[in-house]
Amino acid sequence: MIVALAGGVGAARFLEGLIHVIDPKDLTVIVNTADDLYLYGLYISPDLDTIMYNLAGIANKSTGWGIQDDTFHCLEMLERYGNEPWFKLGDKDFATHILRTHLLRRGIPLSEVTRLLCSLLGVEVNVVPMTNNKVSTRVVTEQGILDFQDYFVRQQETAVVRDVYFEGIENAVPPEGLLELLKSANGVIICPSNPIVSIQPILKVSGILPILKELPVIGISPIVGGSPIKGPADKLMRAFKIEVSAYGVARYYATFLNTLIIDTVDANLQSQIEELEIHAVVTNTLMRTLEDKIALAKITLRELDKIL
Ligand code: GDP
Ligand code: FO1
Repeated sequence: MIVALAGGVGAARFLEGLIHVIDPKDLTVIVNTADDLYLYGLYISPDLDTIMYNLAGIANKSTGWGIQDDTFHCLEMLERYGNEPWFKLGDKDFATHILRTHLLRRGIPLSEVTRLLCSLLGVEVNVVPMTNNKVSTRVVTEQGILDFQDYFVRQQETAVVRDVYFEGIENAVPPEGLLELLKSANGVIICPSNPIVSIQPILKVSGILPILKELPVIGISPIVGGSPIKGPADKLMRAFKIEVSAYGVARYYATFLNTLIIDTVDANLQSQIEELEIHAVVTNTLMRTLEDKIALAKITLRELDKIL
């Protein structure tokens, strides 16, 4: 069993390749839920949905999130009722949020709801939220404290970030059975995800980090040539005084990481990373085509195997 830690779009791209090279049933993905939000009374879990839709083959290929060929009639009607349509929820996507919220209100834990939705969409990978408890990313900015999606989507990352914290993280425990499953893993992959707001919350859920320290762990740098491919990782890393580079990522993960895959453009950072006693593997990490994704997945598994 391989376990992957994942945020949204970057992770989903990588996992699409991975399921072509391993049996999806041998893969568990622990997904960040600190970006989750309530909108119109519905519980929305963007990273869980991004992973689920991509693994089900129904994701919007241009954005990486949402559902392919979705329509926005519901959102248009909500706008007519005076609601600002800042978070682009499609009609089919709404169905997921309606059903999930309905099941959660009946007392079914998020992990069980996720298992059900995945199986109904034909996803064979074991997709697990990092916790069933409510954790919310708060971005401390010069303009005040913002919810993550407010900062990222509504305000388009314009606010200057001072700090980030995860409300509720102290009481967050992993879903039942997850720690045992993690302990039995052959290796762990840290997907190319935002280290601050996607991977950090997972690491902070009680019990996860101590187990990682005992396992072979490989990561793929989400920072390529000194910047993220998309998203606010650079701004958030700077707020945490982390160098925005593959080296900065390596240092951030240094307490548990054995190997980091870095992009060809960052080959000059290889020896600096190895001084941290982290093996650095240089390859193309830009996942444009399915072939790119499969090639990166193969290299990741080969290098993970070397740690075992
Ligand atoms: P989301 O994509 O915003 O939902 O959140 P993630 O936590 O998945 O963060 C996306 C991260 O993945 C960003 O920091 C990107 O730089 C990184 N990323 C996206 N696509 C690629 C890619 O093709 N290669 C690499 N190396 N990183 C990527
Ligand atoms: N990202 C955007 O940049 N704009 C949106 O309007 C938006 C809507 C959205 C709806 C459902 C969903 O599952 C994801 C959505 N995302 C949107 C992506 C999301 O904000 C981020 O990619 C993740 O939360 C970061 O990990």
